[in-house]
Amino acid sequence: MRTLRPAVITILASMTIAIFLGCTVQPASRGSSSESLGADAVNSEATVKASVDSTVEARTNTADGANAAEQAVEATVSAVISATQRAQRPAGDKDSSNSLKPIPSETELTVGKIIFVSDRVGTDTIYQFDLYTDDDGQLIPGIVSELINSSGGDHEPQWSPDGRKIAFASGRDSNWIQDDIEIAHPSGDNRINITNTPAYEGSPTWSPDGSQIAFESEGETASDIWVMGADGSNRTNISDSPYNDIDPSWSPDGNQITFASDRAGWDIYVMNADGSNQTNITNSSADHEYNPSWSPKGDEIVFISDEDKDGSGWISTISPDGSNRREVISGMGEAQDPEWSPDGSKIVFTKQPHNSFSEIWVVDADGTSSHPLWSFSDGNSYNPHWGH
Ligand SMILES: [Ca+2]
Ligand SMILES: [Ca+2]
Ligand SMILES: [Ca+2]
Repeated sequence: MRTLRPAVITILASMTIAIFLGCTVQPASRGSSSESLGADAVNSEATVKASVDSTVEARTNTADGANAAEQAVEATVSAVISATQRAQRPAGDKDSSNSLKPIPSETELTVGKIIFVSDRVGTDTIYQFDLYTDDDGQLIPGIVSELINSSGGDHEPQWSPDGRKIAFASGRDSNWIQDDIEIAHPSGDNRINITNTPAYEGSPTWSPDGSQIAFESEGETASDIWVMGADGSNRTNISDSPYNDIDPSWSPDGNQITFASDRAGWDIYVMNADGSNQTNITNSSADHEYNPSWSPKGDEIVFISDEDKDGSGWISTISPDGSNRREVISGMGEAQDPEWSPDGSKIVFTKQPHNSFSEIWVVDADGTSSHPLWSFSDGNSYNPHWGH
């Protein structure tokens, strides 16, 4: 959910977590993109661009024969998705053979939309793609489009529960220093700054009924979890602890909020939505735990468990009462930003490989069928969120 921002670094200056924030967005530490994905990826990107051009051409010629044009469009969409699959396949990864699958036709329904962030143009920019399934149920991304950008950077996007708005953190009005929470239409248009304060605000998460937004911001001594109306009204500090409280996520019944805190090393906490009854549910001094996200069914919280405390780790889940902790995925590079699919069957996340750009991956909630969904050849991809 998090990316590097000066304000956050200030808030968390003494905290180990600053290290992982840095790891999220420093392209210099990642080496060359073309090395990491290979010439195949570069060629595929060119194929995508050419295919998009021919799609437009086919659509403009439909007056001559709707059938022929329709076939051309379908073939083009196939080519684009095929090229996308090749582009996103990391060289040498054992799971990568799963990613090249039969191509969806235009008649297949999407299974949602992924919004995510990339730093490929120098500042955080929000992108989106539709998600399809092929005949085997394998997820395949459609064409990636840019949704929201500004010179100050835009990140941590979250669909509203009804899919009609996006909330995100933006440095547009503060030049990275004092991020605000903004709301925009799914098209990226009509963005509105709903906090506009000198303080830093980030990691927005919607209440299930869409009426409120929880977020992290400065408290008296450290970052706290705050709640406000979805129009920015009635900002209230609900966690209000002397420690750093970050990464809020609302329970689907609206009654509770989970978050990460460094009160006893980094752990996952649960509290009532009014801030009462704050409870440490991981209680692990061995690992750092953060990035919690509450499942749509309400029975599990997914989070990152970071054994070596370097800012990325493996994906685990736990029941909201602290029981039934289980590891979803490990031993495949490290991960950040886990988020559930709307039906709770899958988890989308940022895969953090060593020495290459980060990628968007997906895994079944039981830990099987992990595979890449998207990566850029010229920058990191992170902060994925899955909407209807
Ligand atoms: Ca602000
Ligand atoms: Ca811990
Ligand atoms: Ca780690």
